[in-house]
Amino acid sequence: MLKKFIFTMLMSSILFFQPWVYGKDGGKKVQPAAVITMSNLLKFEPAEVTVTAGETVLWKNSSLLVHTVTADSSLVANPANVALPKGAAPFNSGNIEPEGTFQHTFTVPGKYRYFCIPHEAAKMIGEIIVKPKPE
Ligand SMILES: [Cu+2]
Repeated sequence: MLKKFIFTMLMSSILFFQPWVYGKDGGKKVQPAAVITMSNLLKFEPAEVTVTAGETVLWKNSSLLVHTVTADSSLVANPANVALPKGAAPFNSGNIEPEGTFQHTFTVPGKYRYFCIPHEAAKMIGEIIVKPKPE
């Protein structure tokens, strides 16, 4: 009984201190359904992620380089590197410094293709599949 209580307190305090629960500004953030790492090898890892509409994806820059998470056809060199489902708004993280993060909540189901502005030519491209919310 006491052990279970201590365990619960420990787990909730660990969850409480997860950086994505509370942002740097102290604002509450939602827990991501998926975490994508941006690497020194100029890749989004994993390159393809599937979530459900309404869920949030977190990108983490664990490299020594600046990256972006960009799904905006007005910022792309090759239009084939951006795809948005009909009705979804374009998005762009801006520069994500090393150790920085970015998150985006996907509300419109469909297939998204996004890229990194500095590394588009190196094919730093990722895809998010957003499944409709089950009825
Ligand atoms: Cu990059």
